[in-house]
Amino acid sequence: MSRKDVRKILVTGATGQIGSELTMELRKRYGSHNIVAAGHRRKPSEKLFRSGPFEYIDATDRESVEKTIRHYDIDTIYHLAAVLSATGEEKPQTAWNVNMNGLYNILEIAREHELMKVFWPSSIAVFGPEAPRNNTPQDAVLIPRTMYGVTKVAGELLCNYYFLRFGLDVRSVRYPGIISSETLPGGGTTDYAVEIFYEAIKKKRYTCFVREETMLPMMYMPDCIKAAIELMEADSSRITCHMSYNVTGMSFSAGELATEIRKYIPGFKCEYESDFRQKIADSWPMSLDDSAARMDWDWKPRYDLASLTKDMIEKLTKRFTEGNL
Ligand code: AKB
Repeated sequence: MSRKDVRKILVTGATGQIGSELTMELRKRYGSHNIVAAGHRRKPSEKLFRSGPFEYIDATDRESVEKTIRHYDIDTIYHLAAVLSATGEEKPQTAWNVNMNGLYNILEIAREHELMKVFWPSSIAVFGPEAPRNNTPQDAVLIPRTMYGVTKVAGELLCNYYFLRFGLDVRSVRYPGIISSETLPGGGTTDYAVEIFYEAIKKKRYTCFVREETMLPMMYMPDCIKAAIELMEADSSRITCHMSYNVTGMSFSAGELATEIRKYIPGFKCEYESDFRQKIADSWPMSLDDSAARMDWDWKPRYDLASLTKDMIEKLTKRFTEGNL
């Protein structure tokens, strides 16, 4: 095997919703000792901690990232550490610092150390009310209303700049809301679509913080991980978008999700009391056009609302019965 075949990957934000599951999948694929998980504030789960190397790193502290890159001879970074949309509206200065300075450090380190590739997730939050809300195209106008969205647009431009100016291989997707059963998300607008499952199983009731008719694009975690890995493994000749690819799994309203859950938990009661996150949700697309990703690197999601709900209910019910929820 040549040096190029042996990936040494750093995952920042590895204790987060996406990071915790992506790290485990990368370890399965490329060997545990080749994947360095990095977290900052959240403690890693026992499972994550025991499965391979773990470092506490703050991406805004360039030296600590660089030390890890050198120590493990890292050639690829999945940079997931970020402040999400709802927290970003409560703490816009922190969101700018973590999201922008963190990404800038990662790109600079990747350039200086001549790393092979960087993956960085963007979001549907790049769009604002000026973009068409149905089947939002890849190249729609980007005028977000949240600080999170502002950092994602600026981040996309920065990634594109590093590709054009320095030839750095940075790849990105615009994730919709991600639904998962391992690690709870934190501080996002789409968090209701995860919380609803936990509360339905634990208490048979949930108070949703967006209105019943609120429709957003969503994706189940296995597809989220598949998108990141497939994009990173695609031949570079196929990548035509160096900002960020639209990707989506499905779209449904909060009410439709509650109805689907009720098929498994008949007595489930969902109430709706919208808060400041409603305005954020209303500024985002209801569905996405991801045909560019489908064409360029054969993107195709596996899960729809019915199969996602079945799998979530099975997994969380098992954990609940075992006393682990
Ligand atoms: C959030 O709600 O902030 C995130 C996102 C859509 O990027 N889940």
